[in-house]
Amino acid sequence: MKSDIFAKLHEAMIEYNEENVKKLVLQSIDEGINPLETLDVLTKSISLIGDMFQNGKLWLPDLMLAAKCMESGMEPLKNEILSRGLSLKAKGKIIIGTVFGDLHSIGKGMVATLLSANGFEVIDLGVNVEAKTFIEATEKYKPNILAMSALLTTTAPEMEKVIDNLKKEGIRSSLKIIVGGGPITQDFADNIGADGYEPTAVLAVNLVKRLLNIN
Ligand code: B12
Repeated sequence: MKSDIFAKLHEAMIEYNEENVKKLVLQSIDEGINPLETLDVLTKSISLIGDMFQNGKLWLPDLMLAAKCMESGMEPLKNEILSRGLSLKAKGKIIIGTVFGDLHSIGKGMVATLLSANGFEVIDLGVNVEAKTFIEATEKYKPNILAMSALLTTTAPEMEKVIDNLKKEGIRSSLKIIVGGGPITQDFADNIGADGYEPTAVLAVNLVKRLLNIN
């Protein structure tokens, strides 16, 4: 029964039981349940976990385990959604990447996962992304938001380079730019002309919603 599967799925999410999350998602698909409804259960569960992390009730490993559970459920759901020809009704398109010279992927991955869990279409360019790749991707995908991550003080200035290149190409004003990662501060973000900064992945989701006027 649908409500039974959904209750068990929520439970598996908050217990970070990746195997059960995947099993229950597959069961929901077998039983013909609308994958968008199942996705909604996963989204609500991870939002709850994100809020608890934000309030200091859970720790980083909890959030990472939950993100991993979410990813394992998202994969079969995305396939089912595509095969049914349904749309994810993305709330907005976001390009994300870790800047050139920087191989740190964990925080960037968490921001990407939480954004896609919250209904945004996320194009993840990966790590060590050159400025010209960010520009080409912006021209190709025409995102609402460009999100950059940097974990090293030596690579953070790459963010300004990307913004300057977007200005040179005349496309800076077509999108909002957000930045984050260990060495990034609000002052730094203001100085390089970014539209927003937040210190955590959970707050990054709220920031994107604010910038795109989504409640
Ligand atoms: C894991 C790690 C690595 C791994 C990375 C593996 C991977 N796949 O990511 C490896 C071993 C590869 C690595 C390598 C190096 N590392 Co390292 N690494 C770390 C470590 C321990 C954890 C980083 C991490 O994942 N944190 C957990 C995530 C969840 O946090 P986060 O990335 O900050 O992301 C959160 C927020 O910042 C925010 N966020 C992140 N991105 C974005 C983007 C946006 C838009 C927004 C809004 C928010 C946002 O949301 C996230 C979740 O809440 C840190 C120490 C630390 N305490 O951070 C050092 C650290 C970042 N590394 C450091 C260094 C020096 C290096 C090396 C140069 C070491 C060396 N000598 O080789 C190399 C550089 C390699 C390279 N070119 O990138 C230094 C950086 C110092 C500095 N300020 O420049 C640190 C701080 C360690 C230290 N104290 O010295 N590292």
